[in-house]
Amino acid sequence: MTHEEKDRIVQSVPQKGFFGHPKGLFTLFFTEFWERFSYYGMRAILLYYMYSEVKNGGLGMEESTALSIMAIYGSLVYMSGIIGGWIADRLLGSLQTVFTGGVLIMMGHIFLAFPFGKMGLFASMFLIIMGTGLLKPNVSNVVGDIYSETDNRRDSGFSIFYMGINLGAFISPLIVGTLGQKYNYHLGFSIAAIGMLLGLIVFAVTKRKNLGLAGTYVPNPLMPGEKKKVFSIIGISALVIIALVVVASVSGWLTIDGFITWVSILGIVIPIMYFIVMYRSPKTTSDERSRLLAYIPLFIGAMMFWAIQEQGSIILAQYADKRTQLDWAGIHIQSSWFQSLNPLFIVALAPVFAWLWVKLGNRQPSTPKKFAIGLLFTGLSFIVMIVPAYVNGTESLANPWWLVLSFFLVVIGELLLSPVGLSATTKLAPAAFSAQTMSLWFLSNASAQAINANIVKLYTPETEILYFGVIGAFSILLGLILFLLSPKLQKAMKGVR
Ligand code: C3H
Repeated sequence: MTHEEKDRIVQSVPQKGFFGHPKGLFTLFFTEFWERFSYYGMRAILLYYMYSEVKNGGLGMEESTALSIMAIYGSLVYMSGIIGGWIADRLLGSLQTVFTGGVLIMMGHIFLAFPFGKMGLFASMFLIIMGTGLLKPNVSNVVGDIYSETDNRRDSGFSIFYMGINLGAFISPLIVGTLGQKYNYHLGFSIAAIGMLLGLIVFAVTKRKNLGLAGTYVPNPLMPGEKKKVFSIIGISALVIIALVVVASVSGWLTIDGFITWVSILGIVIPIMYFIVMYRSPKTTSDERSRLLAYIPLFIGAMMFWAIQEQGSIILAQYADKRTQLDWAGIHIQSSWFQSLNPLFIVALAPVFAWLWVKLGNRQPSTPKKFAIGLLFTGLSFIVMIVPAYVNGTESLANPWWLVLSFFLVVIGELLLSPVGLSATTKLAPAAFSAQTMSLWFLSNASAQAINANIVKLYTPETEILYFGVIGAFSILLGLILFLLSPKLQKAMKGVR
């Protein structure tokens, strides 16, 4: 896009109207708020729905299978961002892609709102994977589009947007979780569907007035000649995949474990291909190549972080349900409520970190150092979970405060790593590939969750100490290595801090 085109888009967006930010931020904030409300609300009860006995309204699945499905589902939700990025870039533009994604997501929740059993579960997962892939990277990209390149409100705009994500993630386990666990899982899932519907309404009603031309253009449209070729390739590939799935299911070859292995391989191969293509492209300059090499250890650090953070809604969710004292101080705590702790701490601490970085100015740690310290806190969040089993064994229930402490520590890691990583990705990416950077960052999460799908099966109360200990120690070790490498990485980043 030329500078003139970019200026025309920014000028079409009312530049004030939402906490001193462009009015368009209101639309994007509430669309993402409701999308995350529906996604995290659904996830807060999905694990319990899968492994609860049929007589208790669940699907009666094996616990270890349910844990792996949660991880592989999370991985695919982030991996599908590649498709969403491509569709927006070449076919529909961001806004139309966001709306289509929202409709698919709502339909996905509707499938769970009815007692359709396992077929309903898998249909819902397919729709939500596709829908989120269309919506999430594009709604985040449009946030960047409503500010001019020199506007210094941009970073704080992204922080406000991150708060929107976490406000949605905070209230949904309390509403969807309580209704789902206390009354009926399907009731919980219907509230998630209503949440996405509200998001779609806010988006449709306010987008024209608030977003102007932002997200309406197709940056690299398919030429008429290309269209036929590309659609035939997509059509044939889809048919081949469907045929393979049907044959594999009928012959009993497609097991959940086999599927997990395939997704895990994709989770590793796709980012490697991304890096190779960018590195070898003639459009990438030698400074950009050096930055790409520096980005690799950061990407691996981010994978380690997400691997632990995402286990908050898998292993720690199961821990809350099975290993934690839930009747405490005269009240009964729903296990799903623990899912609200991470976003609550994010909303409370994000302004503290924003203030800290401004106060430290040039004295603030470099990006690799922030990552290293982040990994240390992330590792500690698992190390503290050793204590209850070490002190009291795994027969007695643990005090809920251990989970609170663990979620608190991982959030310190998150604030040092997640927003910093997003900003570093946009700065370190070669200019020719700037459109794909959001997908690349989300791939660090997808790869982590693909690996998680294999790891979470190893958790049992008997292996608990070893499980938390080894994963926590690995994160701390990686943090130390990154810390030692940071001067070298800083140099290779060629001026980017
Ligand atoms: O969803 C995103 O885009 C980024 N993730 C976050 O901002 C997280 N802090 C959300 S909290 C969490 C992932 C879900 C809460 O229901 C925490 C999991 C334990």
